[in-house]
Amino acid sequence: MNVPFEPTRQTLDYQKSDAAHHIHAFLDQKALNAEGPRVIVRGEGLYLWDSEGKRYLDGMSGLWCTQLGYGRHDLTHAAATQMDRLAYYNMFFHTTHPAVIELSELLFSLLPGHYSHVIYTNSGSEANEVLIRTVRRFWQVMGKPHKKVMIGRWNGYHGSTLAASALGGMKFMHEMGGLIPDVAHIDEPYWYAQGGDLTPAEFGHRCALQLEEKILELGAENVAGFIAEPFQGAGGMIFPPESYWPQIQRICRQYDVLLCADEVIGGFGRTGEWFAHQHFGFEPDTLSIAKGLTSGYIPMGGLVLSKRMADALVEQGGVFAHGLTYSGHPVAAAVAIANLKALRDEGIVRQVKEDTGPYFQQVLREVFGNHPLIGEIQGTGLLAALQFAEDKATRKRFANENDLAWQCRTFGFEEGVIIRSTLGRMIMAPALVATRAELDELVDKTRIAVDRTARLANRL
Ligand code: PXG
Repeated sequence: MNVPFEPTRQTLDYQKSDAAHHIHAFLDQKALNAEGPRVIVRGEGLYLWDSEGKRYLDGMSGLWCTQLGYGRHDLTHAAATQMDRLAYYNMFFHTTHPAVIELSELLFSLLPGHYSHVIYTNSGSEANEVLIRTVRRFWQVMGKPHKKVMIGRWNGYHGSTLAASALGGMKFMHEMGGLIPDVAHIDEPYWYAQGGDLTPAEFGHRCALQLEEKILELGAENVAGFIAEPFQGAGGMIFPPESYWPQIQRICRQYDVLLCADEVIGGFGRTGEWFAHQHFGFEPDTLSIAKGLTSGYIPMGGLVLSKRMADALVEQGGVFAHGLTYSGHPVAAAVAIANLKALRDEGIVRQVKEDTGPYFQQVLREVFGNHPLIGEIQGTGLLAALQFAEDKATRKRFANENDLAWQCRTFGFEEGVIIRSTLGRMIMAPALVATRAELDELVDKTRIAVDRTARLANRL
């Protein structure tokens, strides 16, 4: 049982003070101040409670991160024990510590065999910052210092720091903080919106070929790596057509461009595989990880390197001019160990692959397959997106799809479920410990929210 929390202050009081001190993520702060944020005070399993005592089923695992759900005492115990033993030390100046070593042993026992090294960070954004410098360093060591350009995708998301947001393809983010040199972008493989008359297979192929065109335009001798999420996460939970990843891999290999998978959302069991690239069947050179590494209980991320890259950096690289105070933090490492052991030893990832994942996908298709508002359902494991469509036959999207999706999310809150809206898509990514009954509740409540949205759009 989680420790109950009775808020000692009125919601309005919290909201006023919140408005006085915070600039929240990705919204107009003035508008939020007028409305007031929900104050979340407690979590247990898949459920959250707000300061008014209202309970929500969290269909988004926080921000795609609480794989084990809330209130896991094995994780809190691991943190407390490690804090008592060694609250902090670092990996600078000829030191290391058992927690980070044991974490890495465990991590690489879960990863395919061609990965060998990791550089820990505190977040996914940092993992992608480190990625750029590490990839460039690798090419310097390999005697190809001109290989500097990173290619990302429009609408991709790789974090909010300067270089990570530049790798990402969200133009409104670029407008706020500027781009950095030596970054280019190609289109995302979003067939429903951009596929036109092409079949998904043709479109996937066409999108992948854009990478080849971009490499040739920039000169392969200048291109260091291609970064992408195996499936687009924050950009709308968009799955590429099956033809996409094999072509991308072929192109990266052909032009000696590193294939860098951002597994921050897809990693640690979300798709039913330990890592999303395994679901899609390709072999990246690097993996950016965070979120599910600790189930979000404490910040931790990292950049995983292939043995080929690590060997070059270690054997020929000399001084690696990088380091973060909290890289491999013992308390974060202890929590990550407890988290990964639970995901493995309680058979949670296997359960997502064999039981709850297929069940969730089947129920979603039964409930929404013929829904008047839903044009497409994508997903696998405990991950799904519902695409709103004004006209399903022509895949026409609503001009105000953003507003509709936001409204649907608000209806969800009213019904006691948290789902995510992006453009015209509703996203679900519940904790991996979700039971069939909890998945039923998630789908039921989402259906009520979608029905209410359909009535608003005169579709029901
Ligand atoms: N890469 C990917 C693929 C991500 O999804 C990051 C990097 C950055 O991680 P940090 O730990 O620096 O935030 C992310 C983060 C959303 C949402 O609502 C998604 C993220 C963060 C916040 C909200 O979809 N992804």
